Amino acid sequence: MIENSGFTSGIDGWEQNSLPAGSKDTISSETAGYDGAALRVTHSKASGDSVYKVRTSKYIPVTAGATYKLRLYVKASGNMRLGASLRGNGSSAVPAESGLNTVITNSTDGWQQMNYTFTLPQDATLTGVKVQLDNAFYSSDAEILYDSIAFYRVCEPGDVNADGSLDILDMIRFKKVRAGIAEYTSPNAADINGNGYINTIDAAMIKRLLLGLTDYGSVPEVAMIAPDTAYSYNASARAYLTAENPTVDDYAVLMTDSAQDVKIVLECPVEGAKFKVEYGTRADYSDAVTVNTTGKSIAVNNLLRNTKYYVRITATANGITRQAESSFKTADIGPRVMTVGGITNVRDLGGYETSFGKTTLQGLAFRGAQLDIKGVSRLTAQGAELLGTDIALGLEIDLRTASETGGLTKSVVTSAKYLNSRIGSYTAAFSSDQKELFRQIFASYADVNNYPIYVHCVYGADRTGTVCYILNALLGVDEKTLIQDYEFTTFSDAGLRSAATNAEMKAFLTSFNALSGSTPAEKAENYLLSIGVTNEEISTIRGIFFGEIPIN
Ligand SMILES: [Ca+2]
Ligand SMILES: [Ca+2]
Repeated sequence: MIENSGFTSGIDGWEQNSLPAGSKDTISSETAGYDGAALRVTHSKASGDSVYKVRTSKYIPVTAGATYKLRLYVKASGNMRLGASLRGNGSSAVPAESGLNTVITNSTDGWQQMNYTFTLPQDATLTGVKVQLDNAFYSSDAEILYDSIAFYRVCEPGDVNADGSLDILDMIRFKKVRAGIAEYTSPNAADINGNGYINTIDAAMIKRLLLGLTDYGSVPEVAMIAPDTAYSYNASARAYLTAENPTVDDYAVLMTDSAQDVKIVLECPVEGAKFKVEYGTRADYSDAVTVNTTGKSIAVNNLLRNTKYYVRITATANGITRQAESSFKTADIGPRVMTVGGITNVRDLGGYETSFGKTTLQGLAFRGAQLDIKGVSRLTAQGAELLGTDIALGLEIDLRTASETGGLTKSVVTSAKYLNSRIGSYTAAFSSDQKELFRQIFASYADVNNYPIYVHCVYGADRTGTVCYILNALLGVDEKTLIQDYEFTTFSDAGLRSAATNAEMKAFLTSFNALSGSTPAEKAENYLLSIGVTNEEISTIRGIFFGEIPIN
């Protein structure tokens, strides 16, 4: 959500000038949110160029001789020129940084950032300014939206309260802001090292500046920036998963895979510091993964879904070490998308809440694209190590035809047994000649010696989607999530998978929903019983995924 930030004092609204005498224009501005914007200015008739100013209704306190920045975002349609200026409350002139020198033809390409700088003369008599947004329209029905408008004094590093000098008051203001009980007067002055984050590193730097020291010392202060919520997939997948009643086609963009790393930024003001990063799900770091680096960030992936992670970083420089700790949570929306080098569309089937009141375990069952092309592994070194050693797959269920496998008889993942079950997709699940193949697959999920299991066809889309739909239905995952998980294949190189538009999927859903039972879990259970999967096997599958029956 974009918000109108930066105006921390002296402003509670906007006002507008009147149009030039004789103008036939109708121009209006709205200060209420419009399309997420803070301010909207429209122009309804083309009757010559009209300069129209919208300005803050109150004077913002300023200091003679100081430099100020105005930063804002605009989104415009129509032909116009834009600028910004200041109106002072004193007798001396204020500098007009921009004289309508931004020309927009037709429209902007989405939101664009604009920056203006104003330096007030040393002998200026004013004590306050109104910020003016200047618009000259050249076409009818032109419209401009403004947002995230910030006006702030450009200060020396450390002059957090923007009074022109560096002293203990700046440290106090900095601490108050960090404690959430005050706002920055000059955010650019608080971000001493200019990396976009304001944190303990900047605090340590301000301390040094107060002592008159311009270097940042030999002690490796350390900090990290992890996201509040980490997502395992990219922005378009996230937009689809968080929209209300979305159509997956609307979120499809050309991509190979949606898997996305989580970035943890590492900070230490001492050049050449060595970082040790530990992250894991336990507060005592007993399950932590350790990464050593001299870089400025690390990228992590394959984190568990809906899980809190603890992060500890240790910086060492000049023989001194410093530690900092933080934590973040992974998203509880959508599937756990895996990063498996060389393979696309890989997801963990677990981590979902079920109608049994239990959440399925993660790390037991995966789905994705083919691991080989006719026996030649597609896995990179990372992918091979992840599947073969870290996860140590117990079984690969290969749903491909003989011509697709090239007669493969064993898995390219050395730890895994291999089952080639050449099923069809969708309603093939209900055809009598495929019963035994489907029974064999689900019997495999009932064997504790087979886990973890990886199921795939070529793209991990249709045949795989059919098996996974039935499996997760059996475990009590709700229909909306089942369809969402099926459609998630859209965010890979397999292309669109929409249950609303795919006739085969629609036919599958019609057949599945015609099964006896009132819930997806009951329907899946009755389906499996009808193809010869036993009650005991069904209980075992549920017991395994609910963590009640240990795998070997
Ligand atoms: Ca100051
Ligand atoms: Ca910083």
